[in-house]
Amino acid sequence: MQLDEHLKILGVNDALHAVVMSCAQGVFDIANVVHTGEILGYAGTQNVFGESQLKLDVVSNDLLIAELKKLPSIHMIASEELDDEQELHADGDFSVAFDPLDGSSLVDVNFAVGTIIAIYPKGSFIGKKASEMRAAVVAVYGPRTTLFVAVAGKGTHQYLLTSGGFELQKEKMKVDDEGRYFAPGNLRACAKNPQYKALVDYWLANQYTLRYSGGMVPDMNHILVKGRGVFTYPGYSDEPNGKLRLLYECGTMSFLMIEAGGAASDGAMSLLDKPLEHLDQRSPIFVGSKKEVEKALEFFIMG
Ligand code: AHM
Ligand code: MG
Repeated sequence: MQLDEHLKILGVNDALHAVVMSCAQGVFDIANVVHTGEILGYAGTQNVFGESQLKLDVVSNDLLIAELKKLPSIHMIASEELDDEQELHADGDFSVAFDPLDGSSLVDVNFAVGTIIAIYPKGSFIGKKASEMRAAVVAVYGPRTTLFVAVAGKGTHQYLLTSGGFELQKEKMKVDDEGRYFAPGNLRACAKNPQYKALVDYWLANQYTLRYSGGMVPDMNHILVKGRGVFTYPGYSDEPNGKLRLLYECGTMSFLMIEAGGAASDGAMSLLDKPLEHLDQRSPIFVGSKKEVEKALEFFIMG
């Protein structure tokens, strides 16, 4: 069954359906440039975070925006690759935030990368919480292109990009409460964060299996597809909020995980309840199987 039809069966209304399909078309366009590998190297520009942009970052951003501009229902957009949020259509009903190509440092080595898109009700992103999200659309560009779509209250579903479009691969992903896979982002923080070091020692002593690629999307894809595990990216004294952004990465991936039955916390509260104070806000993240997230947080509370 194709994405289009599946969304209708799920009862997604026409307006949201059109936005999800537009995002899927953007993913289709990005998959094409990622997989042909014709656009490699640096663009010679930096994003708002001071990070050097790849040509592929810029092209992916442009492709997604080009698709969204076609829809009069899009009010505002914000992107990891744009300096500020922008209004597309004054009368639009939805605001869409995205990281068009997450995992830029993995492009040259041909590791999997992804696209992370959050669909919110209209208006500025400032003050919004991930719990207000209407849907999340997340793509994994690996040997195959796969797509997750999570719709509020209707679960997280996986699709495979085939010659005929996005074909339903797995309906209602289910993440178990426990599972011994760990994906330890920001492992270098262990040098200055004894709580994180203690947590990593716990995983090793208890024979957890390491599954870490350095790409948040493929690393969380592993948890969603295997149905268990935990991904962490804490801060430490030099970077108390870590690296990952609340709007572009943490909030959207948390929504996807929670719709699949998992949990997501910044160490103190659910990542769905954390209001956005500014567009480039960063946040620690502990996400995955509920009990694995709880166990990880115990080490930080104990410290
Ligand atoms: P990017 O948005 O610049 O690509 O950075 C995000 C990526 C995540 O996919 C990943 O979890 C993280 O950076 C890894 O960063 P590091 O290797 O610096 O710990
Ligand atoms: Mg990113």
